[in-house]
Amino acid sequence: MKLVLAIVNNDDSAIVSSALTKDGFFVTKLSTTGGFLMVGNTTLLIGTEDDRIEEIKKVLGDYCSTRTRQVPSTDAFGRINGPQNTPKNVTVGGATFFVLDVEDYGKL
Ligand code: 2BA
Repeated sequence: MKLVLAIVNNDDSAIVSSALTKDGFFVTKLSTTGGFLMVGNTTLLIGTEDDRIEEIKKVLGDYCSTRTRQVPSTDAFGRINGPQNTPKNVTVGGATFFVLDVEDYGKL
């Protein structure tokens, strides 16, 4: 048994959750916030058999697209004008995933 944690863009979370559920996976959605951009994202918890991990990765890859976000340069803190204040582009997502071993799993 494995637990997949998948961090996805809020805009993709509904469609990717639906696709996973349709394929028979059990999914829990958590509202989370990225520590770098400090904007909302979604973390999916998916408990599954070991041999279905590749299927999950395929669904995540199919439904989660990458996006470019502009963020203020960290050099610009405390200054309003000047070349240091040029925003930087950061590529965010598709999906960031972690696969963890599960010691025990059950429903009581
Ligand atoms: P954020 O932390 O808001 O990061 C958004 C994007 O900013 C990242 O996209 C990456 O392109 C950039 N970024 C993040 N930390 C950075 C740093 N220290 N220096 C330079 N650039 C940085 P993604 O890599 O696609 O990550 C999307 C979201 O997935 C992250 O949102 C975070 O919530 C989560 N995440 C990604 N890697 C993680 C990890 N190793 N551990 C925990 N959460 C992670």
